[in-house]
Amino acid sequence: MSKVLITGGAGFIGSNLAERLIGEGHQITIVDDLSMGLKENIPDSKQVTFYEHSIIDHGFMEKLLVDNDFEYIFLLAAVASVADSIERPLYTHEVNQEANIYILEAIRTNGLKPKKVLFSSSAAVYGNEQELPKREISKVSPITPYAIDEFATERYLVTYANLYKLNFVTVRFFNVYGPRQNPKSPYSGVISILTEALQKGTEFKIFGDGEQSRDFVYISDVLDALELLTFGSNVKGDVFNIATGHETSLNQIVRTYQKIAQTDINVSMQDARTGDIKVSVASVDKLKELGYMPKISVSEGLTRYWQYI
Ligand code: UD2
Repeated sequence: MSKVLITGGAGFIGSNLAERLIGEGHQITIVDDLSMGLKENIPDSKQVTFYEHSIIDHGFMEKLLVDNDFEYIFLLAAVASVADSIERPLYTHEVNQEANIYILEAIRTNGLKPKKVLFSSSAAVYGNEQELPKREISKVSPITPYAIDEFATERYLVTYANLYKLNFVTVRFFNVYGPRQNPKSPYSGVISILTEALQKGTEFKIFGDGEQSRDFVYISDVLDALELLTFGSNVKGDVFNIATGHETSLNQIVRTYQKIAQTDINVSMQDARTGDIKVSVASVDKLKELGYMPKISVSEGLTRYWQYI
């Protein structure tokens, strides 16, 4: 079984990944400063070592990497909110770009040879470009500090893979949802906010007419894709969308969720958010060529989420 490092392993995606990898017998090290993640998200297991630490402590990260010689590394720690990045562009840069480059440098300069390093970027790199579906070769247009740093870090991984023959790969998450997604900020994933409104009977605000659509991908499909790209293939120096290839409108989500929960949602219509995009849908053909097949429809995903909480 493998030694795996997950930065951001107390967060939504990282903790779900940790849980799955523990079930498969791997030894997991988590580094997370708990700025977004929660300690209780971390699976309680002898297979987990947890460091409550920021990845911007470069010396700490280098020592950790050298001491452990991880076989697989998932770089998921980030200032994950676009709104936060607009408030704190420099800090976002230090975490989302600089800290990750220090990690890549620690790997390179110490001659470490992990079997795979995966960095998680975002659909945000496509910005407001109109081309649909969004393919990995579509034009990018990063228009927030968050998107700029995600895109730049992607390029570093691709470039390191090519220049130094390292097994680095990058993914772009679309709208991931599922258990343990934190609904606390207005910019949290819309399905986590909706779930909380359903649970508590509180008001859910729809920004705009609700006809905006997204490529909502359930966490278990995301984990399948992450495992495929790390353990299950020898791709490197490349970028992959992680999504389903299908779009669903917010109104459809609300209707479907009401049926599943057998509760009416208290909806209020608000002005659309500035800069909100109307349609976002990915092409996942590139990932499908490696054998990926998203399994969870929106209705199935919402059912699972509702059963979980
Ligand atoms: C996603 C990412 C964001 C960035 C962006 C790039 C998440 C959580 N956010 O933003 O980080 O990568 O894609 O395009 O994955 N909405 C409501 N009511 C609410 C909350 C949201 O109507 O209470 C709307 C919102 O205005 C938008 C849609 O729901 O039209 C989805 O919102 P979101 O914040 O979940 O995700 P998105 O696609 O705007």
